[in-house]
Amino acid sequence: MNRRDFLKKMAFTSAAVAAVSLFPGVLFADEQHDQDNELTWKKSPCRFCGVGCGLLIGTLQGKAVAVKGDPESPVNKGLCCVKGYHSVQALYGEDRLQKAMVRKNGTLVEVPIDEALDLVATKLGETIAKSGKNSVSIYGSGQWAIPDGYVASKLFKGCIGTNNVEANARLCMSSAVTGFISTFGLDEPMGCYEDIDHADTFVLWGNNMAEMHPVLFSRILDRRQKNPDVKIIDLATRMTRTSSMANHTFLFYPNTDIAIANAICYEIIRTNSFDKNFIEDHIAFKKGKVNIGYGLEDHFSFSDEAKAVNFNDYKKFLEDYTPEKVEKITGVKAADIRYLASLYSGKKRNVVSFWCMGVNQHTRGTWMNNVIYNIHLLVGKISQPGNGPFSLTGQPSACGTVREVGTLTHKLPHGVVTNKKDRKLAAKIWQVPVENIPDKPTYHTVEMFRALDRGDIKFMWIQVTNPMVTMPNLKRYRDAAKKEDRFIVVSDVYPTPTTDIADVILPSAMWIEREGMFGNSERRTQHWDQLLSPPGEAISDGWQIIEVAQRLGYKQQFYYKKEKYIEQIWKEYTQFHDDPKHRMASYEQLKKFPGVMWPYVEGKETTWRYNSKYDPAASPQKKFDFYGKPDHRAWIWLRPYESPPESPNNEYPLWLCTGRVIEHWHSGSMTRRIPVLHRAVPEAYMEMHPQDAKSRGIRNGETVQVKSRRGSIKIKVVLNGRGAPVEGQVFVPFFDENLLINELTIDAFCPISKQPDYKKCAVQVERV
Ligand SMILES: Nc1nc2c(c(=O)[nH]1)N[C@H]1C(S)=C(S)[C@@H](COP(=O)(O)OP(=O)(O)OC[C@H]3O[C@@H](n4cnc5c(=O)[nH]c(N)nc54)[C@H](O)[C@@H]3O)O[C@H]1N2
Ligand SMILES: Nc1nc2c(c(=O)[nH]1)N[C@H]1C(S)=C(S)[C@@H](COP(=O)(O)OP(=O)(O)OC[C@H]3O[C@@H](n4cnc5c(=O)[nH]c(N)nc54)[C@H](O)[C@@H]3O)O[C@H]1N2
Ligand code: SF4
Ligand SMILES: [Mo]
Repeated sequence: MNRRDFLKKMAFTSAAVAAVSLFPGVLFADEQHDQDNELTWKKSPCRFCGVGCGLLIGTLQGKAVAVKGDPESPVNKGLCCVKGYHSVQALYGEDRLQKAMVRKNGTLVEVPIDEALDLVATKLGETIAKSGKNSVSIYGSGQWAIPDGYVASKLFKGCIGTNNVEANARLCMSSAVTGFISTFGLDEPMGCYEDIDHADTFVLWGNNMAEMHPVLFSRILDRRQKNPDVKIIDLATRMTRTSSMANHTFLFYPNTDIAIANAICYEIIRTNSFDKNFIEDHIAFKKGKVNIGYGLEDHFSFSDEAKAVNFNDYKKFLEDYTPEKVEKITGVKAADIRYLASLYSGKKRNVVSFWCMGVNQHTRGTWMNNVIYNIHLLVGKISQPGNGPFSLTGQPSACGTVREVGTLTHKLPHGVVTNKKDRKLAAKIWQVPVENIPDKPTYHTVEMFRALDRGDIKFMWIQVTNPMVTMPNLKRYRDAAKKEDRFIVVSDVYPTPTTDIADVILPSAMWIEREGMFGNSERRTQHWDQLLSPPGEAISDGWQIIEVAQRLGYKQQFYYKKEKYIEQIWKEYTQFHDDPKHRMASYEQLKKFPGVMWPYVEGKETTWRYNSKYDPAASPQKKFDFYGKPDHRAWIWLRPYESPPESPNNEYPLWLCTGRVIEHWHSGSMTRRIPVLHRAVPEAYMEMHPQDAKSRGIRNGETVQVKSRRGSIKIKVVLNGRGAPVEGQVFVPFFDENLLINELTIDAFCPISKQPDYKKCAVQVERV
């Protein structure tokens, strides 16, 4: 039976079971054993989302059999969502990869893992010798444990000497990164989850928190239950489970959110409800380039600028965004925009804004981040309990590994490659000559795959990510990876469309089968011990890299011992953070606590940054100190609304939005092997508005053809499903490797962050 049939069989052998979102404090398996006290319970952060719930995992005879929320975790206080409860079953899919495989005469055959690692090292060495350092690359993940991302960066940037290091977080939070940098000068979230316990208003900018950050959302609901005046505002392009729990949902036309944010700022200024003193003391106004394009062409390059302007210039700029004008652009009523402005500026209201992919996956993603900051900065509601903009990360270690270790082409651990001081420090800690580390970034993710297409990149090592499901405009990049003379190494735990195109497959030890650390959305680092033995010859991603580095001769730099490499790496890595702005907990502290938020200074976690009451790095002379920028100010940016690269027309009359459902994790490789989750949502489908279906003669459950300029698939239509798109829009989740919606999505991106826009392109839908 091939994988496709296997997944289908799994889905249909039993009746569909609806997965429930929250079971407070229940464990999923084997209560009997728990009562008998036979289980050993150990802590670990959840394998799945960026909330980073603390779990207790019950093991019995070498197998993980039970899960419950850790009551001592300040993140979830004993709660857990359906993915967390069933998470350990992701370890036990029937087709877990246990042996390395190598492609011989076109077919993948099993080989001993040492032979596969030898081949990876030989190919890497040969490719560098033949085509140069910049012809080899590593593409990793926000699901990399921190030490794994660290050794990847050390091998490629430090030893080999190429900045060809990227991670799937480019597709996920790079607009948040560039948003933070342009407004605050530092890529770091300022608030923490405790904000929820002090806020009165929650504004969600197009994120579906009820399904994607469920435990955090339950904390919001809990806050509202105890304080009936608390308001949850859902700004979105479609109705979701989040909408059904919100006080108000305001639906806007795709891509027009910048206009809404600007209108809120216009209204705050018109009603004189901005914080004059805060602005005088802490804000600078800046104007950047406009009409910046969409990155669709090859060899794309772009540089922004920051022209100093003043408050009056800003006021004038906002005149294009009166609520009446913006109603026409966005579809949100002028009165509703005024209401939103009044919530943000209300003297007695604490406001937290949350966002995730609606804002970041946007061809103006950086600007969208900027304009949400603008609102909070205008009213001075930032960096204090219950007041703040909160950029959510999606993956369990997007913040920990990608942001903090810096596994993107332009980054170093807490530094950037373009800064000489940062390169010097890295070279010293890594024991390599400083000249080894190139001072210019090379390829961001989309460009890296375009370079693979062109042949500029010939070797790519892919770890903990499944790009042959999750890249936009997929066919183009799959064809690139399949080209002759390209060598692709894939480390994974299951067979996937990405292992299908591999020349070498390395089986990985997953999550609690090895020791590791993740860092969640609120700067909390969480450690877990190895609780189980990995299957077959599987080894951790980090140790795979170390083995290859040692084979390449970097024995001095990769001195680690197998029994304690995680501890050795942590001790080395924390040397990068040795100042009050970034100090991290020690290995021993991490082992002891259910997570520690950095900066961790003199035994204290930092809860609110830039606020001198809480942040040891802020100057005690002032209440706030935005020390990331040389002028110690946060920058309000003049960012206009600009149209998207592709909009519906006569031929392609509908907007396509893509995203997720609570039961599945991204490409589904793990959650489709958890029976209860797979059965709940066995295959992808397309949500459509009943009127759009009617006008095309399409009935509920019927299969249709959906087509964009880049590709087409046949898929079942669901009317009145859990998410309800408005007329003129359809939605498809991307978890199903048999229904690859990314064949249709567009590879346009934000020219500043290079993050693609998976949330909108134009499609046509026809009966088949
Ligand atoms: N169950 C589950 N949870 C997950 C994940 C998972 O795969 N499964 N993945 C995790 C990861 S890595 C991530 S990144 C997050 C994603 O979390 P979310 O961003 O919350 O989820 P998505 O489904 O990607 O986003 C869908 C939403 O985008 C909004 N949107 C569409 N167009 C626009 C627009 O033009 N502007 C704005 N502002 N919004 C728009 C729509 O309102 C839509 O509901 O989830 C994390 N949590
Ligand atoms: N259409 C569309 N596409 C999207 C998005 C969207 O909203 N719409 N969102 C984008 C975003 S925000 C994200 S974050 C990406 C996510 O995209 P991916 O990272 O490509 O998706 P995952 O399914 O999380 O892939 C993780 C892979 O790692 C494997 N794995 C699990 N544990 C381990 C381990 O310990 N070691 C190794 N080596 N492998 C392991 C899993 O089996 C899986 O194949 O998708 C992006 N693509
Ligand atoms: S909310 Fe996220 S971290 Fe928490 S249990 Fe669910 S998937 Fe895991
Ligand atoms: Mo993501």
